[in-house]
Amino acid sequence: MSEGSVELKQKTAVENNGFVPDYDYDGEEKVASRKNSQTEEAHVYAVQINATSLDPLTLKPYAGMPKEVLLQFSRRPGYRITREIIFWLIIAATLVIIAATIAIIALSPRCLDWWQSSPIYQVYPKSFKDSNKDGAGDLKGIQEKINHFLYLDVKNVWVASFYKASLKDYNYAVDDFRDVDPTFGTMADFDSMISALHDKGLKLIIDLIPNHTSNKHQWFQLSRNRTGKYTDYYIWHDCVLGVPPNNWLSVYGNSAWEYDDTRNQCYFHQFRKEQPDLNLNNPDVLTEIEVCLRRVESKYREDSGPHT
Ligand SMILES: [Ca+2]
Repeated sequence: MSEGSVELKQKTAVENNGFVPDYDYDGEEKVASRKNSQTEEAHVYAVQINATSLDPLTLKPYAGMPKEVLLQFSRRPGYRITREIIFWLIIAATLVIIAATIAIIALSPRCLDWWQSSPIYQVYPKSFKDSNKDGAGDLKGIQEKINHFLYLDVKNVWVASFYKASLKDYNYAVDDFRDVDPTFGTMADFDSMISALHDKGLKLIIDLIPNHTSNKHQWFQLSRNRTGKYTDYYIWHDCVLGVPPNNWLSVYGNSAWEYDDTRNQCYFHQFRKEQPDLNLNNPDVLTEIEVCLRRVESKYREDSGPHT
């Protein structure tokens, strides 16, 4: 054997293909061959390797090659570099996936917002707590029961409509969005309640009803008299002899139109006839709603501290 090569010695000239040789001989010769198979294979397939001087140009991989030969192949630059490239690609891909996961978690909005992380306790003021024994619950009564919310581990309190109203539709027919109904107290009581709730770390939710007002609201009184910009604050339509202009129904099942003899037109109401719908296509109406929102927002800010 010349230096720098691998020599495979084979007794019967059967090519080493990596599988157990099939001794396809006839008669006794085949039996005898199998009896001594282990001993003969040890010699026949003995591989004489000069492990430090294999010729990569002449040696080809083959199935069943021993570890020593396999190691020679694995050390070839072609295999080694490919292996290292794949290894570092896997490491890089893993790092990219980890970084992307961290970035997504960091940049994503919180799973639960404040209004999702705690029950919201809704209070109907009139029946909750009567602080002055006049027979109706009020804002001071709510303030007196703050410990009740804390005992229940409630973080958010929703106080239903307490605007100045005619008490139609559970106080949702509002006469004035800028005042508290006398039944429930005063604006000073409202401010005091906000302060007390925030001092205890509670958030307050109040209603805004932009869809309609009470028919006693000043805007409606001015609108039915066609006064200036208020003329189109509500949805008016001609109706001959009080006959509704179409068959639209309110949520209560009757006609959504009501005749007003002062203006001699019908106005639209999705709810009760005492709750005429505002004309939200009128920019002046939207401005009025925005002013109400800003006013409430400013009150929160006045007293918010770290809670809003
Ligand atoms: Ca009361």
